[in-house]
Amino acid sequence: MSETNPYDNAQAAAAKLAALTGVERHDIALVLGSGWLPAVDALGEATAEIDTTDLPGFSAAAVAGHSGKIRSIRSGEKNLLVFLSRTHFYEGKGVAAVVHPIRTAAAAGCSAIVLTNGCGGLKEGWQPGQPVLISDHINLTGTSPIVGANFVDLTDLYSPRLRALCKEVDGSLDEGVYVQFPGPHYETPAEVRMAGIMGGHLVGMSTTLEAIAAREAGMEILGISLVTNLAAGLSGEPLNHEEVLEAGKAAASRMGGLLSQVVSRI
Ligand code: 8IG
Repeated sequence: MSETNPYDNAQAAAAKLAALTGVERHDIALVLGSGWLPAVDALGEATAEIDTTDLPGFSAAAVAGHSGKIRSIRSGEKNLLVFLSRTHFYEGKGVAAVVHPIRTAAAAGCSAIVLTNGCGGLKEGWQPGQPVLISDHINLTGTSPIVGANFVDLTDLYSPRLRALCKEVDGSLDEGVYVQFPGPHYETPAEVRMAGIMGGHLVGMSTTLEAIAAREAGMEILGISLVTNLAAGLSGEPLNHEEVLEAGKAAASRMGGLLSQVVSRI
């Protein structure tokens, strides 16, 4: 990140975004997590696609299956701003870098954001490939994207209105509390048990810092996890990143349908 303040950086990125995409204002932002990329085509035709590195404040994507692109999609009456990848906390670029896309989306005009991720599931009966609505979170990164005495309220962080809307689209959707670990290693089975005792149902390495920045920016937030694997220790098998990508491919049409129907109703 440059030396100027993060909100000014986001304004600069939003201005360049408008210039490069030809879209003056975006309405809804989406951030695609592990396993969600195959769902993006269901959202509609791309008006423009740019590299994140074309905008100030973004750095290159680091993970296989994460693509450092931003797509502008016209969907009905709305302009969607879709981040095909994210910067993770574990990359060590700092929290401001993690939430720069969120602040850029807010500066670009987005009043709602859909944060998606791939994660491990704890709840009995959940299967890989299953989407779960995030009802709340536990942030175990030990940090915040907000600096200074700005005591942002996080009650109902994950919009009850948007969760209800998702359930109208798909009545079978379950909800859970998402626990963000710092990563990049997966949890030990003991840490997974701890997450469960704390009240968590989903374990991952993203989303909570972004949600906090989105709330600070005044956006309505929807969080959806794709359970790509059972959390460590629950299946008797080791975890691997390929299984994550496979679960995404297998679930793509369901996730794409869900996202496009929900976005049209936001
Ligand atoms: I995909 O089981 C995916 N990301 N921390 N734990 C954590 N992150 C994940 C997991 C998981 N699966």
